[in-house]
Amino acid sequence: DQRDAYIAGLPKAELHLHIEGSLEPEMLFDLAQRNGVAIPFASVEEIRQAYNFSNLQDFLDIYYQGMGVLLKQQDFYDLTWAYLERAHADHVRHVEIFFDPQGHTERGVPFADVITGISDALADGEKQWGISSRLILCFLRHLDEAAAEATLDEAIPYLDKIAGVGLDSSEVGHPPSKFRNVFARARSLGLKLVAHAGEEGPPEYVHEALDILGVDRIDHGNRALEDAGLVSRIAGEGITLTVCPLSNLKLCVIDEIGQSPVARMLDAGIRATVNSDDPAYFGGYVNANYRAIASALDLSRAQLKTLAANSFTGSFLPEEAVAHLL
Ligand code: ES4
Ligand code: ZN
Repeated sequence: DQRDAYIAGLPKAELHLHIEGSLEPEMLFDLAQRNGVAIPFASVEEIRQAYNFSNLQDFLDIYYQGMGVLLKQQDFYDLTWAYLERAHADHVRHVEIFFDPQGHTERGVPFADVITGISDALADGEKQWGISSRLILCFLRHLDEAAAEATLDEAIPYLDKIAGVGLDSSEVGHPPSKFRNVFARARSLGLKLVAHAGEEGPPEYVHEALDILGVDRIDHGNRALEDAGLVSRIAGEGITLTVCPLSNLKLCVIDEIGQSPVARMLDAGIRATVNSDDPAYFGGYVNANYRAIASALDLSRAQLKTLAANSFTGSFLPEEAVAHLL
């Protein structure tokens, strides 16, 4: 319909995308064969049927199993290239991509192969389509801070390719404060800071991400809406929230898409953005996320335009580049 065409044509940035979460069942199946990795699925259909989750941990178990087929630098290149093709089709002009090096190094895949494969594809995507990009290294919060510190050590030779660090994986029981030292060091290295907070975890975790880690952006942030003081602060300080509607639905953070917090956030003056999180697992890339909430929340063109503009102003691009893209 007309609203879908309007969404498709909006230039946008994607700020919350786990590159390993863009591994489509077809590529997972092909890479398993190419690399001789045994998987407990006999077909692409069986893989897709396993993508039914009742919470974040359910998903993460499948997600870590899925990334086990990624072994070679070329695999990371192919994965990233396939995502960029989809992003380009959705009129995405800038991407800020998360990667989970600990999900690979713990399987014996060299850090160098992971980051080189991803960043070579990002460079080629910029050449081919003019899509600019930033790379954000995420620490797995279910592991300890010493493991995060060791991962940051491994990243030091590649800091020219890394814009920031983030925090993802199992949230409840792993508060941001667990990573205060490694985030302080990342800041001192000149890196941007983000953290998943308030996806399943309480508003207190959003406070910790802001006050203890000093993050520049909050990933998800849904449960911040439970705390009126926090809402005022996020709005007042212009803090960007990277919301992921289809992810929220598939992980049962919300019961139906009409419960997406995006409209309430905009109404509260919060700089909310729309993102796909793990599109291969959650049923859609960024435009599908816009379409789902546009219909369910009856968003106006002005609201959709604001969301797309927020994706640029909330990005880590310099102001001149943002001005050019708006
Ligand atoms: C994730 Cl949706 C989500 N939440 C937390 N950690 C993640 N890693 C990949 N997707
Ligand atoms: Zn995420």
